[in-house]
Amino acid sequence: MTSEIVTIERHILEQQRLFPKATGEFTNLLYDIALAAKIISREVNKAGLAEILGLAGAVNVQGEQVMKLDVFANEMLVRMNDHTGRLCAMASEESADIIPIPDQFPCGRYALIFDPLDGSSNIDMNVSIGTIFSIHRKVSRGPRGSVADFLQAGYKQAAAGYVIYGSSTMLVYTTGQGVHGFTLDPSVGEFLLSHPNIHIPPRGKYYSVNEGNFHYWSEGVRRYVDYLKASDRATGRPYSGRYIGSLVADFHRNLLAGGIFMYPADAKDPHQPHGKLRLLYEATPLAFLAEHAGGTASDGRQRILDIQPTELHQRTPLFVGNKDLVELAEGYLRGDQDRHEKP
Ligand code: FBP
Repeated sequence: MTSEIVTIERHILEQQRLFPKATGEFTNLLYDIALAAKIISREVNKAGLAEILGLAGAVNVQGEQVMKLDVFANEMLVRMNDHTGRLCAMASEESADIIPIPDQFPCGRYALIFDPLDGSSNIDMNVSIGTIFSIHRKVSRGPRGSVADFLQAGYKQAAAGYVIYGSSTMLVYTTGQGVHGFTLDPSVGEFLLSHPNIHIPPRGKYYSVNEGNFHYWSEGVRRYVDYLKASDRATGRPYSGRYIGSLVADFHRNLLAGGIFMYPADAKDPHQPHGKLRLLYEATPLAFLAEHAGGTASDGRQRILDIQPTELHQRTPLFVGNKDLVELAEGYLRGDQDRHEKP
């Protein structure tokens, strides 16, 4: 913990000073997201009580339908941001189409993309879950936002981050000026700078992948995972396997301790040949963070941040973490290509 108490508001303001032309709109947008995260964190922390208090999905004493957590989180992010005049539109992993700004509110210069509660299948098991967000600048001409504001390559992001609801709640973000982590101090309700300038350690320690899909992977992916697990003192192998099944939690661990997270394409579901994870809501924001922390992210063939999105909910394979580990994975997948092309 740095000696100085640095709140997220102060940090964002200090970052804003790096941009003399900044209007404060972006600063306030980041602050709105932090506020939504505090409210979601409060609900996540008492989720375990839902059953006892018969809350989730039930009707509460006011006769109101109590929302499931992921619906609550989605609602909270929309309501915190739809009236501020900072956004031209939003896109949520939970919504099929973009979420327009209501006509009664003005539109702004940014487009907000979010996965309101990632890893939601882990909620009832009290496993860490997270919110992932990404911010783009408005590029569409009209007064209101359009899907074009969301289908931008990842390297054009203005900011990206996530909130992890774990043993403590942390918000990690980057605007391209380093990656910074803040821990929520519930006693004062403030995110305080706890992890300034996060850099992925030069030597990765962990590999994170759902090995239950092993038989559905390409030969290249199987060979790569076998390589990581092989025993070879000279190259410091085997790497240690860690897989929570909650993307934000797995990514956060590897960001701090080094390693690679993978969700390769697999043949498990012919309708989902490109793996499970979403390009806009999951892969691109984490790729932006990884690159600004000294790592990298690939779909196995190309840099995630160079992919030109064509659909709001398109999926992509993801290999993210230490540069050497991701590049090695690409090498193994090139083997697939060679094998495929060989007569
Ligand atoms: P959701 O967006 O539906 O929560 O799914 C994403 C996710 O839960 C990630 O957090 C996690 O990395 C992955 O799916 C786990 O998938 P699997 O259970 O197939 O390993």
